[in-house]
Amino acid sequence: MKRHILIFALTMFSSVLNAQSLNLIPYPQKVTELSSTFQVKKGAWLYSSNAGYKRELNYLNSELGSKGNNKQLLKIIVDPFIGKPGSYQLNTTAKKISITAADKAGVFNATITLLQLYRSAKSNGTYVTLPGLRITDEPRYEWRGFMLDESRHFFGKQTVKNLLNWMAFYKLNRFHWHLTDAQGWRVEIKKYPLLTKVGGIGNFTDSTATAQYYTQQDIKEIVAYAKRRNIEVVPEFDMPGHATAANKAYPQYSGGKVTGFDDFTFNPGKEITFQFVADVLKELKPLFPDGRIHIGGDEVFMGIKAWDNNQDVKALMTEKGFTDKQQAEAYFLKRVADTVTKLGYKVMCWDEAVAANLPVNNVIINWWRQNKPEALTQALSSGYQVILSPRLPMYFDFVQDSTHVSGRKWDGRYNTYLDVYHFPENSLTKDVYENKKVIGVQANLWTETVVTKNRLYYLVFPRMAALAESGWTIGDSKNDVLFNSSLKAHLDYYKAAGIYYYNPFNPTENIEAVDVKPKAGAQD
Ligand code: TNX
Repeated sequence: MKRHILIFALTMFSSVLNAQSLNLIPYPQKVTELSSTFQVKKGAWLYSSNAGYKRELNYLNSELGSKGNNKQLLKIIVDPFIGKPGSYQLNTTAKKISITAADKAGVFNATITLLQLYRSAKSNGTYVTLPGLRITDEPRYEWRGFMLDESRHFFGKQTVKNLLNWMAFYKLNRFHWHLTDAQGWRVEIKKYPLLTKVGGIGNFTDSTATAQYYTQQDIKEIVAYAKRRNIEVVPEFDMPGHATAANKAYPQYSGGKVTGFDDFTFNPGKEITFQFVADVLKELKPLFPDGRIHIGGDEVFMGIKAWDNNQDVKALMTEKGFTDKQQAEAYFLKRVADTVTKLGYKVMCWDEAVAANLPVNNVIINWWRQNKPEALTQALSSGYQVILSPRLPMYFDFVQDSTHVSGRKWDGRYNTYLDVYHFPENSLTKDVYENKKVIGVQANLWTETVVTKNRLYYLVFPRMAALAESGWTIGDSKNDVLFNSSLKAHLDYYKAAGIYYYNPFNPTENIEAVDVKPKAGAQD
């Protein structure tokens, strides 16, 4: 009896040990190790006899640095019956590598697993020896997202592309791009050139900085770049609040002034505002062909007092019989959601919009206010699709270590990489995170305190690796020992790539990158 237990324990132990050396993040749902190995000639071009997967294989080969002098065959079969979208099986046996996937996303995910195996495999200079494996894998959530705020500070094409590369490496598939806010308008709109010429001037730390923004050509380039990496790009045009930069360019659409928040809102009482918004949305549509536009809807309360003195809003309220300003806010959001819907696109918005009673079928809600669980409950009970991105633990502008001084905290709480790794099981109940309407998770990087690339990377890495597991791996399969061991190998990848990361195992390796000194006494 005792012996049996011992053997069982040893087997478990050795399989964890082997799993550790695979260094896969996110870790696949099921891995069976074989005694055989598969040899890949270094630099060999991996190809398939099926021409339908060129995009996926080109990406794999470019990441492997393949030259194309030698060729090695990959067997790829796509079979929609093997599982949900994005799922795949990858076998590396002695004689061949084969991929069976539910769809193209599944083929892409399989190639990423292969890429990670290759990166951590042993090599003798001529051959890389891949371990023999049978992997059966599928994503936990369809939406595995990352948001970057480029209004508060602008980082530019190269940094965005780099983030997209790492997202792809972690099987993250949605890039939410916060392109408009109070501190800067960052996307060229041909019909309204002042949006970028004037609205693009300044940022959170320097209101006079030269205008920075993406031309429509830049946007197309980045969207195509993301597509090759299986990433959908969702632009955010934040309204009716956070609109200061647009109003600086076109004051005729402003909802008015109030101390501290001058021109923070659009004017819901003027028809020309809706025409302007519709024109902008119409130009955004072809730039972002994936079919979703985020219309913001957050924190309108911060500047809504201006509407008390606004004749147009007053007239609107009388005409519609509104008794409080929130009704005018809801009216604005409904009209804009309707415009997006008529363009044939899905509408996304922050969770405040749940109160606006937008049509359930075409709207996806980002739940961000962890201190308002009722907004999440209400979104789900109303039947909205929901993405979980609560400040705790999904805001990457929060600090990740008790000793860090720059970045947000919430009642003293902050977001360690393990908090991100264990989300959502550590924060929500099963009936919520297994609810079919919960389509995924997302981390958001707001950039009020982020000016330099080093700080950006310091906040993102290694939490992006943890985010990958949050979106992909079911709670029961999570294992800190396994994850930490793989993460150590990934820190070496960051180092080799010149990424300035936070090392949770050796916090003094890279000191905290601080761009904006916190105000004395400020915690939040
Ligand atoms: C809240 S999250 C905001 C952002 C800030 C962020 C800072 C959300 C929808 N609105 O405008 O940048 O907090 O953490």
